[in-house]
Amino acid sequence: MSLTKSKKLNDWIEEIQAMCQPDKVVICDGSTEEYDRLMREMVASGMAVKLNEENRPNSYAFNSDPSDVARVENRTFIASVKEEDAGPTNNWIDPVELKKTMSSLYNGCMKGRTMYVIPFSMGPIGSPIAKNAVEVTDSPYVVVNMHIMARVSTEVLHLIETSDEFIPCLHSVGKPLAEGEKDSRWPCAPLEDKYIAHFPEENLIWSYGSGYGGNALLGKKCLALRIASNMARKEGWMAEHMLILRFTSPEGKQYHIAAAFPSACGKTNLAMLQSTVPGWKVETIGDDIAWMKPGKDGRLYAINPESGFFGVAPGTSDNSNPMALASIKENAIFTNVVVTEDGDVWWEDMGYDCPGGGGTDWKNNPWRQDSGEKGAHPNSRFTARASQCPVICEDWENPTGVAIDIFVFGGKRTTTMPLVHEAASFEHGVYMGATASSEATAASLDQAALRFDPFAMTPFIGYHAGDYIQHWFDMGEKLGDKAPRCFYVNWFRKTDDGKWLWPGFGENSRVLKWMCDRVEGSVGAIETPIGLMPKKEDFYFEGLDLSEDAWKELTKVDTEAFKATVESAREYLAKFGNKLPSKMTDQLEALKSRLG
Ligand code: GTP
Ligand code: SPV
Ligand code: MN
Repeated sequence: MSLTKSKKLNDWIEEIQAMCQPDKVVICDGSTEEYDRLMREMVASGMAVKLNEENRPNSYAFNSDPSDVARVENRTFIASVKEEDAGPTNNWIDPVELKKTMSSLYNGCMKGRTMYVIPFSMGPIGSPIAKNAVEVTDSPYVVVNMHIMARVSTEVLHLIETSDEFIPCLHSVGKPLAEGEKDSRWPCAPLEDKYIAHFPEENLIWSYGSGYGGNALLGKKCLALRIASNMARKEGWMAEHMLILRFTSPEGKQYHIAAAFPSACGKTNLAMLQSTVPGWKVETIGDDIAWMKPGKDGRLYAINPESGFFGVAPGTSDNSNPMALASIKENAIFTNVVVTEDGDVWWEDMGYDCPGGGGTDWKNNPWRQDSGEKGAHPNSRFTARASQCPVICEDWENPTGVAIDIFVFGGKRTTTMPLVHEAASFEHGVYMGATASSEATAASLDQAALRFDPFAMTPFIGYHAGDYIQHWFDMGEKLGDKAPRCFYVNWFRKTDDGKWLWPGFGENSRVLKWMCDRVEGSVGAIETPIGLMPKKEDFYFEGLDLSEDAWKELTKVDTEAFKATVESAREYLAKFGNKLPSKMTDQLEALKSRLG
């Protein structure tokens, strides 16, 4: 009996089945019944903990293996046919060789396990922007997370059966079970056997050895960014690591903002921000990924291809991000947090001490808060449906998307980078985005290593980064005067004694308001060598506890430091070779001469 009505899909499933040799194959339907059944099985096997129904209804906690806690960039590969197509920011292996290596790892890797076939859509089902895909995985944890993060359903399977078109995504945790062998809580393969591989010419994803986040939920970074960015370049659209939000003025005017910050640099927080500027409000459209296409009117329209949030838990509190907390009140999955004695979850900087003083930590050991050890892993995460967010925008699933007015770039910089500056033109904005930088460790005040992270996409560009920057310039040309206005922000400046110079979070709405006023043309700006900055009298300070000195520091242009930044940017961009767009060099030279 054939598995589905798509020959192409059946052939692919049978090929994987023969290679991976699972005990059985299950075609997933995305139903609540399926979700509940898998959760029951995982609770029974000890992989999941059901949280206290009164505190956290229908929610579960998982602990990963301590070696499998985040994306593994040095085990992530763009296996294009030609090495130069992967470019200097990606790891490359010849696709034939990589398939050979991975096939031998995949050989028999699902023994003792069930192989799940997950039909899913990134983007609203059936929308012209959406992509249909199928993830095959031996991890039930992946299935339940995909239920939340992507649109998993038989409706998608029917679309695939009708069109015979889908993006194939193969995943295995890489831990076959011998006859009678007891499974571990979180099976995975050792680091050197992990491969997160992309074959851009075939739109194919092969992931092996990790069960965590972007390594395993293949719709997210692998498909919606690495594979999609490559398709987008060829087809004239954009796939970006950006949140999308709607900011509405007291008069009811809507502005749509897309912001690119590197991982753990504040996208989820900004996307759900509670405005402190009276009358202005934020509504969430997406918190991690934006797919954007020029519309018939020549403007750039964005959709969120995901349907859930896979958010950083530590630091999420009623103070910092109440809307995220509200989104995870129920029906949520938690990974690598503390499970308290009364069966709820806790993490560092949740806004209150751990109830009962301790619980079970992310390593699955008894833990006390006063031990001084962290209870939750710094990259611990929650998975929640976007529809549960109280400030989700009514247009978040609109297949047309929303017209973007403003692009925001940024990163974590404890020094140098001012609170906000605006690009003088779209091309200047591309320079800003392409030379965005972030500190690896936010807490470190001493000589923190600076990483250039163009458009927060370094780990996610599915092709040559030089071609990627050129694509940004090309999109700017296509959009012309309808291109979004570009700004650069930094919420993370610190004082010499290590305190935040800017309160951040909800107060960031003041910066967003200034941006909207700029778009409206209702305020001027101070021209500086690096770009346009707010005049003090135009910035909304009401109710903000910020000293005169702090404002001065936040808006200072340290010419010497910027000159040094230009030189390190030049050095960084040199590795793009002849693929470095000449417009980048023009912008760099112009900036250098403005700095004097
Ligand atoms: P990924 O999901 O990894 O892509 O991360 P993200 O960009 O969505 O980052 P997120 O919003 O989860 O924030 C990461 C960390 O930065 C959390 O610990 C936040 O509390 C902290 N953070 C976010 N916004 C601000 C801010 O405005 N100021 C300060 N000081 N910290 C912030
Ligand atoms: C990121 O690292 O940017 C994330 C988390 O959003 S993951 O899905 O694991 O990539
Ligand atoms: Mn992210």
